This record gives sequence, C-alpha cells and structure tokens, in this order.
Amino acid sequence: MTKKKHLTQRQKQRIADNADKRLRQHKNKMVESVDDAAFSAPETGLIISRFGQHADVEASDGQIVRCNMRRSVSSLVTGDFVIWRRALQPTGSIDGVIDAVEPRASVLLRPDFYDGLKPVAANIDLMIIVSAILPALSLNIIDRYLVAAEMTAIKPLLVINKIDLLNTQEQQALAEKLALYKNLGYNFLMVSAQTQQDMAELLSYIQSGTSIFVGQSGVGKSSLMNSLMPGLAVQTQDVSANSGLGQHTTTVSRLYHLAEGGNLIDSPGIREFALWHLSEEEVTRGFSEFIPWLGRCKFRDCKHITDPGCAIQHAVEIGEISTERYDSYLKILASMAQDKPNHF
Ligand SMILES: Nc1nc2c(ncn2[C@@H]2O[C@H](COP(=O)(O)OP(=O)(O)O)[C@@H](O)[C@H]2O)c(=O)[nH]1
Ligand SMILES: [Mg+2]
Ligand SMILES: [Zn+2]
Repeated sequence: MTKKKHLTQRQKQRIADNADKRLRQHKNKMVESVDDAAFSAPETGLIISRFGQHADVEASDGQIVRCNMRRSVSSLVTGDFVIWRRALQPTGSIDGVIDAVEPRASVLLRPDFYDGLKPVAANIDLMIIVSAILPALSLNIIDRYLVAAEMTAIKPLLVINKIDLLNTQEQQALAEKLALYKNLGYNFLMVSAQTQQDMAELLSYIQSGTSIFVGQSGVGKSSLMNSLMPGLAVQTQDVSANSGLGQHTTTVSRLYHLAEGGNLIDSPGIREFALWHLSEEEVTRGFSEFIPWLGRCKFRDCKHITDPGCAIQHAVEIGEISTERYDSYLKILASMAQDKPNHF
C-alpha cells in the first residue's frame, strides 16, 4: 500500500516535471523567435574585451559592437572567435548578441586562489616572457613561466628588458649565460624599452599572430607595450614605489591591433601567475629536455630527486641536462609544495 502511494507520488512528480519542461521549452522558443526578429544574420567576430555578461565584439569590418551573451555561452574571453548577430535597431549601448564561441586553438588559464582555474585569454600564438636586469634577473622565474608555456602549448619568447643597465661586456656575459635556452630551442632577445635597443627585433616576432606579455611586476611590460604602441599609454610604475606584493588589479584583458600588424593582448591578471594547478608530473614535462629521459628511471614512481637509478639525475651527471635547469626544477617542486592552496 505504501509502495503504491509512493509510486503515484513519483508519477505525479514526473508529470509535473514534464509539463514544466514543455513550458520552459516553449518559452525558450518564444524568446528565440523574438530574438531572431530583432537581430540580423549570424556573422563571425573577435572578442576584444569582456565585462561580466557583456563583451565587445569586433566585426570583420573592424567595427566594435558591445553585445550580450547568450546563457549557453559559458566561457568567453579576450581573443575568442564568436558567432554573433547585430541588433537591427542599434541603440548605441548593447547592440548585438553572442550565440556561440568557436573552438580555441589555445587558452591561457590563471589559477585563482579562490575560484580555481580561470581562462583569461584565448587563441594566443606567442607568450612573451619578460624578465629584467632590475629587479634582479632570476632564471628560476624564467623556468617557471616556461613550464606554464609548455603546458599551454603556446610558443614562448624570452625577453630580457632594461639591457641599457649593462655595459657591452656585461651584455655579452649575459648572452652566454642565456645560450642555454637557445640550445633548448627557446628564442631570447635582450632589449631596452628605454633606449629602444632591439625593439625592432621584438616587433618582428609580434607582427604576425596574437601575443601576450607575462612576467613579474616591475620588469617593464607596460613600458614595452607603450614603446610598441605609442598611442596606448599603459600606466607604468616605479619599482621602488611598488613591492610587487598584494596588488590586485581587476582591470580587464584587452586585445590591441598593432599598426605594423599582429595583435597584443594586455591582460593584467595573467602577468604574474603561479603554478599551483600543475601536478609534479606536469612540472617535470614542462622541462622539455627531460622528456626523452622520462620512463627510463629504475622506479616507476621516481621523483627524480634522490631516487636510485634515476635517468634524469644520470642525464645531469653526464651533462645532457644542465645543472642550472635541474636545480631550478628542484626549486620549483619544493616551492609548489609550500605555496599550494589546499584545494589545488
Ligand atoms: N632602465 C630601464 N628602466 C626601464 C626600462 N623599461 C622599464 N623601465 C622602468 O621599470 C619600471 C617598471 O616598468 P613597468 O613598465 O611599469 O613594469 P611592469 O610592472 O612590468 O609593467 C619603471 O620605472 C620603468 O621606467 C628599460 O628598458 N630600462
Ligand atoms: Mg605594468
Ligand atoms: Zn627519475
């Protein structure tokens, strides 16, 4: 008896649910048809910037139209290619709707301490990792960014800024130190945003495709961007006045076209990112020269630290992997264990 009653209740619930669903579908259809009458035919566009539920879409004719996003569009960032439609009667405020996002060739994710992994920019071809003579040049920080680049499959370019602070001899010594990266297949440039040294060469990398600057606060990313796009006037800051800590910029990402060709994405949120979200294995694979040695260690769960029969340690001993890069790897592993929030 109780069983029968239970079933009846469930059936009732199901009928009610179905009626609800039909009503929702009908309503959605009505919304769609109203929308269809208000908007022109679908076209492709490029996301210049996103603000909450709105985004600026660049049409193929270069016009920028602020659009609403359909609820089905769950993730949308600067650099995304979208299918969108213009309002037939533009009002000058929100004049289009974004229906769908095209598959991304690449996406840059930022590990957010509270929200987990968040996409910040899409379809990036080149990650320009900026370091500087001042604050002190750290190869370990370069290696961290390289690991992140390897994980995104976005091509990295190493840029050392403020080269004006070194004399010719010091510049030569630095170039020798950095030859290590060239041997690993990473290009590097030594530039000065201040004296314009080798800025033309940097421009040649940026002139095609879409690039993004990453690097610690104070290395000169804004200065480099201003030097490449003189009309832009990105705010620069004094290293002395800025400890680089506790700064929470909420500025949105934005895509700029260079007069000489190519796009630059300015994304304050991604400039200094951590590696919390990566596993130890991913960090290991982020050192591209380690990869041929992986799987050759004596123990399958080798940590490549003190384990006997470790192929990575062997490669370091015979000079196939540089001591600097191996030490840097150990340092990253150690710091990850320390910095990682509990939920990553
Ligand atoms: N000597 C020298 N200083 C520079 C150069 N580029 C930037 N700076 C200085 O470095 C500081 C930080 O620059 P900024 O562009 O704000 O760095 P960001 O935090 O990476 O965007 C500023 O005081 C700049 O004037 C350079 O090429 N040479
Ligand atoms: Mg800046
Ligand atoms: Zn090993």
